[in-house]
Amino acid sequence: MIRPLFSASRTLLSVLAWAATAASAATLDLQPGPRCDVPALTAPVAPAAAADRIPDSQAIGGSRNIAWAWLGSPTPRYGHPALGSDLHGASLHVRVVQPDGSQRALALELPAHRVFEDRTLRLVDLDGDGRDEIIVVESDAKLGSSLVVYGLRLGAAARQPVLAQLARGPFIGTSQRWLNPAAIADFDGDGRLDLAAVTTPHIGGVLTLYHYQPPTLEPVALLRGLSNHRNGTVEQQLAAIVQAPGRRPALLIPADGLRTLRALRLDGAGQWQDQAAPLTLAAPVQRITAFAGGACVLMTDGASAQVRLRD
Ligand SMILES: [Ca+2]
Ligand SMILES: [Ca+2]
Repeated sequence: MIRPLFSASRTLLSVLAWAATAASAATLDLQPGPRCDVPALTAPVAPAAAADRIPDSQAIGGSRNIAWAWLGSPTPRYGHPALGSDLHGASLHVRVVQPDGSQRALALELPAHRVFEDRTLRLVDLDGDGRDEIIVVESDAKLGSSLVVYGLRLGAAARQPVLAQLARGPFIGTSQRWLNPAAIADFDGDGRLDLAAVTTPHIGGVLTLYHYQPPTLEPVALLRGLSNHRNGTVEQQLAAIVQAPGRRPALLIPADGLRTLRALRLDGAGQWQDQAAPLTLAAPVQRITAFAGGACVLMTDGASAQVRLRD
């Protein structure tokens, strides 16, 4: 039996809470154009070995202890083309910065029943220790996707660093069910970074906030009806954080169908709440890129708009 995430009464309470919030004069403003800047997929100084990364993916450059990271060993063993291809990564590769400034190559191979179902890696120092963690989506042949954090640990052999799993969120529980990371920020204001992702963004997405609590990623807030991906496309960035001075980060993210934008914050009770009336667009979202004070929204008809949360 599947337990509903929200009861009817709780949904009603959420609607009433949004109505109360919407009356607080916060608005989502849309200004047409100019076109959103799309950064280059790969910086020119990526190591030559990164050329072997999986198709349509990026090598990510870091500024702390990890100089570069990418996904390799493309494999068709998990036939789920949510990202436009059945080829997924079977290995994770990093170049670690050593004390003398040189770089050391490390790799981690997944077992045969797992793949990295992702086209980008996210390098973030989640725990503030000055070393980056790697956030990635991993999929299991029977259990579907889960959000995972990898990082460096000192291995037994000569105390050299090795790549290791640091934390994992729950698997969705069914094969061919995917999730897409949305943003990383301190959404609840406790001083520690949190991770936001949308579970099953094509079939009724659930925005989930995770606390980083090694060895787990603990889901702490859920909201149905969101999406941050068009099925069968490689673009994964369909959400952005919009900041306002003195306020918690707000997440700008499409509703199911990708034609409506919502601005959500964690409230004092730790639940996602709309901050303004949802904004309807002329065409579905293709990509959302954050900039200072707002976000640029590229739509599938080629038009762009700048969106700001006024509160
Ligand atoms: Ca860290
Ligand atoms: Ca937090």
